[in-house]
Amino acid sequence: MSTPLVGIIMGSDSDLKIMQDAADILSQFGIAYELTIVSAHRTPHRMVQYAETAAARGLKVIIAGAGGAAHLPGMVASITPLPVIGVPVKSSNSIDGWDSVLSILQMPNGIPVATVALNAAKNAGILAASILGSADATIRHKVEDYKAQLANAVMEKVESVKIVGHPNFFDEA
Ligand code: RP5
Repeated sequence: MSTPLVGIIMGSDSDLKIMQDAADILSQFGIAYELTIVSAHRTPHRMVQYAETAAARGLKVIIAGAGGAAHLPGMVASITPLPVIGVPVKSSNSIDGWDSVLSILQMPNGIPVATVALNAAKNAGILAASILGSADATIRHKVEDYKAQLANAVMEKVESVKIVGHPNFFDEA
């Protein structure tokens, strides 16, 4: 197994069912990652150690997911020079998800976290691949292929609506 380029961390094992989507898309892109539990509130020293050593261990991007009072992504971003992508998780202690979203999104000037949508760990994985792809042509081409597949899927839907028919269908042909 090659050296992990992406670190996927989360506040609890209860986040894993969401965060697994980031792992899956990175596997699809053939990008090596590591995954573990790091809790900002329950294991603060572990969080500091993880963030302090991440770059030296070869990681290029960190994906951090947490729910409720979701301080993990922001605190990790305050320590590491690596880009941090935050995944707000709608967890058992989350009121409606807004608490997680705002805790990760509303960072102070100077310490950015690239925040994806609620539970959008897959997008976090794609964004991590895009960041890596900016300096790696092989990964960049995989992201390009992925986007081309998305576009093809939309065009298939256009065709199926066209075949089913709609009185106001825009037919560009
Ligand atoms: C957060 O509290 C975790 O990231 C998780 O989303 C939430 C609930 O944790 P558990 O009580 O399930 O361990 O820190």
